[in-house]
Amino acid sequence: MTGSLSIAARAAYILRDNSTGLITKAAPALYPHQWSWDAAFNAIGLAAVDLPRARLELDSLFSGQWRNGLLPHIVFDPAADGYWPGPAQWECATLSEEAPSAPATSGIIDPPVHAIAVDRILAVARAAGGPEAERTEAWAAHLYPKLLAWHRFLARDRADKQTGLITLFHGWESGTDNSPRWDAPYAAVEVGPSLPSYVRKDKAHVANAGQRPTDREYDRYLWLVEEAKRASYDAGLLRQTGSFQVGDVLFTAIFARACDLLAKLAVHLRKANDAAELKDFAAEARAAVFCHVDEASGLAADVDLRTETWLRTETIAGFAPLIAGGMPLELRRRQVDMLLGQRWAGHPSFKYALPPSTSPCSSAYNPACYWRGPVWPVFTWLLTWALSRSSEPGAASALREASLAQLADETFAEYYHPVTGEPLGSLHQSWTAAAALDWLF
Ligand code: 2M8
Repeated sequence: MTGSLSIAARAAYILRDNSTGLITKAAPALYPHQWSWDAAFNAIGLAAVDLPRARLELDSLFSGQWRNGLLPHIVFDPAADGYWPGPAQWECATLSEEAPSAPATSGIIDPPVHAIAVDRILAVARAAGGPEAERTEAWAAHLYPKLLAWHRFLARDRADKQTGLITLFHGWESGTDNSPRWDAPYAAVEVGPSLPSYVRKDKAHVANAGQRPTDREYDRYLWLVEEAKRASYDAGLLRQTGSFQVGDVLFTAIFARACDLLAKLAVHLRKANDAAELKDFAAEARAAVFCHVDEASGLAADVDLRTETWLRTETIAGFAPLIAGGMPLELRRRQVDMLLGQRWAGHPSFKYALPPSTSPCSSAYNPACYWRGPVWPVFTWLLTWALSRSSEPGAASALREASLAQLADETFAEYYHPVTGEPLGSLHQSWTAAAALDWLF
């Protein structure tokens, strides 16, 4: 088999192997349940090989949606064990009337890439034509009200009135758990004496525990779950009591782009009022992202809402304006040059010219540890997706080629060491396989 064909075949095999028949596990051992933004990326990859499964992936995820529109960051597979904290720790249906009694879910959120997935699945189906295209159109119309409820939840419960940024009450909600972007707000989180004792299960599933967050960080992650439980997962209460409250530029940028696409679907479904509402959400979210670009660095900055301070760290989230799209040409050129330049993808020590999760020029850079330095193929995919839609096809194709060269090792790792190219974290990670499939489609 030629290189690309072999990568695609192996990626398709991994997605099949990680399937329970209903959901795609985020990873075979480390993450044996369905994660929200993983499911959306996985559905994009699946669209290339199996449209019914792509649709099913999102249907399964949305079966865990809460009555208030919240789409939980994990939908638990009742048959799976081995991940902690599990349903017995989250206790969502007991603590909140908004949560479904089944399936069991977590009570926090993930970045809203779902409308991006639906748009991509529709594009693939329309190009294929025939009955699958018809089925996919009907499916999208059926899923649409759930997506709308999710976006309305974010605009209503999570948009911060001062900054316009989406508020997170847990670093897990950002998807970039231990990124240096959250070091300062986490330093202010005091773990209470009532934190239940626990045994971490994640470290057993990686080659070296140094690739995962520290125990100190885990204490804070678990403490924030306790705080969310005490507030019955209610955003209004958490705004009063939460000891971690940040405005996330990357989440907000994804929301802006996803609102554009959902508005497009609303127009297609002849829902003019919804479309206008979604366009307003998009405009507000995009304006909030552009307002938080640090002039000196050219990167977007998150905000610690409790102290009203900008979090100026050199992480990949600083490229949120590229994800949001629609930025002034000058800012776009500056960001693209920086992304490909020596502080990022073009660093002379790197094996492949790919942007790491934290700049090697940052004092917080740790090339082997999770979101503190490694290259994440799924994030590269998101960047290529956004760049190719923002009149930057050259940058998009350079990143795509470099990432496919890296993925030729066929380990489909969760993340990679930027200097050595060593696969890190979980192997056979679903969203890494999905990214490869979409690139090769
Ligand atoms: C990682 O996060 C989970 C917690 O949600 C974990 O470490 O247990 C993150 O990389 C997150 O972005 C991702 O969705 C999840 C599953 O791949 O793993």
